[in-house]
Amino acid sequence: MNQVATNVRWHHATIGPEERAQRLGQRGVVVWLTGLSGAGKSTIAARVDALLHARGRHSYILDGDNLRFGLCRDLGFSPEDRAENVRRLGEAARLLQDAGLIVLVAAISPYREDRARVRERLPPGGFLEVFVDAPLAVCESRDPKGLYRRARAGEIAGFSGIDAPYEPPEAPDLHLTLVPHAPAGASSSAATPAGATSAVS
Ligand code: PPS
Repeated sequence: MNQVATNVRWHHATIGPEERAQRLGQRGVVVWLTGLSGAGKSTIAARVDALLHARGRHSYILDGDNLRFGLCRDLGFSPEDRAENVRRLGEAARLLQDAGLIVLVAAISPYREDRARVRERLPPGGFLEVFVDAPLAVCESRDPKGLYRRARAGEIAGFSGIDAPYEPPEAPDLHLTLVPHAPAGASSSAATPAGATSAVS
């Protein structure tokens, strides 16, 4: 175990990204949602997935929580394990992207370096980093799983934002920020180009 594979070589397929894009009517891309626990990553991923599906697009969600039941079940929340978790999520996402899917990844992925490594593994334009920017106080007040309360009580060590770091993206492709609920009829969000800021409530 723990040996690096040698004597292996890459096999090229005859069907490439162009053929897949033609067949599916879309190009594969990884949309990587990063943010604190409770920021809304999974909720947004599910909503976008449903919208894409309704429009005939081929998408798939890789949720950090969910993958920890299988592919990443041997990993905890140390910095090293999170790095490996993000690497595996990135590799899984890369395969699905290569197959032509719109891959929505929802994971805290707290370290910039780990996220940058995923970007490097994808073709140009194949990785979009989305910062789901809900402040810690908001996430903590939501506390949908009661994890912040347990972290504050000392029952969970190394909780992101409490006693473990979260490094926000410095130049996300999309920056989603919170706004208070808008009055009925008013629109609180708009289509935004890459690198822009949009608001979610
Ligand atoms: S990471 O940091 O990217 O490897 O984490 P991820 O795979 O996204 O898993 C985050 C979910 O695990 C739960 N959980 C914790 N989060 C943060 N810190 C600690 N110590 C921790 N322990 C368990 C929590 O439900 C996270 O889910 P979300 O959806 O982000 O709330």
